[in-house]
Amino acid sequence: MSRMSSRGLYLLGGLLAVGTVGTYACQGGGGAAVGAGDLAAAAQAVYVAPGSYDEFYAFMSGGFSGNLTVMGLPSGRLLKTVPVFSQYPENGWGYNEETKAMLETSHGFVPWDDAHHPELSMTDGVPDGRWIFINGNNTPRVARVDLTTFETTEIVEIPNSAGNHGSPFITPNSDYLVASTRFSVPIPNRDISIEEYKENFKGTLSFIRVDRPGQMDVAFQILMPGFNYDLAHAGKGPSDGWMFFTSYNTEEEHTLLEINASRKDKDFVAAVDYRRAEECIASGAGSTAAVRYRHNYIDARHIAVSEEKTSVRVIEPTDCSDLVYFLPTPKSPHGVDVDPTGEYIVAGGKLATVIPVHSFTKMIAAIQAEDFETTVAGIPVLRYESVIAGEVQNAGLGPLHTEFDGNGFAYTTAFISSEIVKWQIGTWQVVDRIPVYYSVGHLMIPGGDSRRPWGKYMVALNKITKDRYLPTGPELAHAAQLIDISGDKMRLLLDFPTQGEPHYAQAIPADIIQDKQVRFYDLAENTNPYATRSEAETRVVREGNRVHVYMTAIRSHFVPDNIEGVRVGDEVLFHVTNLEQDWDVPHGFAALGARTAELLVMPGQTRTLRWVPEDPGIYPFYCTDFCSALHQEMSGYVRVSPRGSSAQLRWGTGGTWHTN
Ligand code: RUQ
Ligand code: CUA
Repeated sequence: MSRMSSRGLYLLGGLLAVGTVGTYACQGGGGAAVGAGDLAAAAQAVYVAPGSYDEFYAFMSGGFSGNLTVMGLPSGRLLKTVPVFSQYPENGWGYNEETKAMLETSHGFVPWDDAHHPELSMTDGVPDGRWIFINGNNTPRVARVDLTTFETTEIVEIPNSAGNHGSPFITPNSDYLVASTRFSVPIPNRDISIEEYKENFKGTLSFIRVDRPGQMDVAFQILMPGFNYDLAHAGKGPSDGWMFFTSYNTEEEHTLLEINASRKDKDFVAAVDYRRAEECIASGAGSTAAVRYRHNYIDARHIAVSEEKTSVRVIEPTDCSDLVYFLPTPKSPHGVDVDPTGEYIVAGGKLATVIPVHSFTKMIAAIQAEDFETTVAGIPVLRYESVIAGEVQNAGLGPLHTEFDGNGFAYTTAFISSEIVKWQIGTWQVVDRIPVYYSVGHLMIPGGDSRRPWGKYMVALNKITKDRYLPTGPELAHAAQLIDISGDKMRLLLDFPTQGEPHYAQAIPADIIQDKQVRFYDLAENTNPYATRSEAETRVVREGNRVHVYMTAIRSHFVPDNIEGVRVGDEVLFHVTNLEQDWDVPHGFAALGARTAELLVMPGQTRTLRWVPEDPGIYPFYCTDFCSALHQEMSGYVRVSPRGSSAQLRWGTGGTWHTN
């Protein structure tokens, strides 16, 4: 507290009063006064010369945009938005017929979510650049993005879950990722009074099998007391085989949580021995619950398939001894982070004044000695004093998340005092601190939660931006800040805006990913049932009220580009195949009056736009992606005749008409 700035104290007052932060002094250009020499050095550190590449790919959660964004570090340049849970008109994700099924859920088509935590796949505890996963918080889901195409290829819904916040934290060899429930609800969910919370509401910790692409599956769920489960991290090294989950609201309150769920002095980190869960399940423990959830994936034809699953294995800690232990942890803990050695488990108590660090070795010793304080719902509670390795004092107010640099230091965000503190593992001494603007949530060091961090840069992911950018009306830019951590002192280098609220992010050296990119799809291997592999195969086929247009695109024309004989009441499906076989030549497709987004078709691929014309007339269609000097010429017309008209279906290009 002694190092708190007066602004930090203002913030604390504001937060405790109403949770509204409105007391910033204008800080334009803000931060510590820096000399021109420092500015020049910072500018040089982030300058990526024209034509040069960034050192790292950073994957930023798109927050309530439902998507993932890819940025370069150190420049902070936006490289791509990868649509995940939200429809994305820029490339037709969730609008075209081939991808719609990816957004199916047990609630029907849900074209939005709140995405929080990107998580890279790992091999032997080190990010390997094969996939990145991200959670949907609102309609509980987890997605896989393939990093050879930067496309979402799989989404699995989580049954028996309400609010998938603590997700998708992965095990060191990417066999499982986890999903824990932010909100407890009756399980199975049913119509009972909210006042019966304590007896009936439960949480679940789900383990999802992810090592086989296209076969993500909820392997099992652990039914837990009705707490709010917040975040998680897997053990590694000596603690490999364990997963640690934070919980708050161990008071099991259901109203006015702001006060009621902050009463206890300590909540819990739940330590789960998931190899033990596998053993118990193999010997028949637990039960199979009837549930409904969706598993969606892009199949070999590049078409989304949505399957319904109807059961899940559920075990309770009382079915399986030695499965779960509680580590008492002050005070409404949020993040839980495991250091690169796997020995230390760091929790961020949102309302705590210290950062508690648990020791894995001490935890195992306490379990063996049965050194329990009590049990809660049959789960042994270890003694705080028996498992604690140390407490970091003077850590900043509102510690949330910790990452590691691989050189013996940890970095923890303090939301309330808007700073990041650097402290030494083992001595628990704070060695440096840096203000951030403002109210930092997560932080990210490339590989900073893994066995081998690339500890050169750190990104602060801030919750509030206020005066850092040119104002843009009531909604201001969201922002991240890049900090150099290569020296003893942290050094602020760059502010850069992000899309949606930046929750978590991960980053990886560019060379692990950049040479593995798919440049285009082989036309000869296009197995979409509506693919058209040459202009000679183009045609239009009527099946009742449904009209299939087998169309090709190549610089700079569509075949066919004139179509007649479509009638009001028809459903027209434009199946557009891009015949190009070269990198960076997508074609787009849009039709006047279509109630959907464009198609953006990659070379060798087929994408389908659905169009239901409502009135007779002439309707143009055109390529939306400026593909060549004659891009503006890349267009055509559909003639629509009245309902019941006998107009014959015919199509053509260059004045030659074809009929069936
Ligand atoms: S958390 S509010 Cu990742 Cu700090 Cu979601
Ligand atoms: Cu094809 Cu523009």
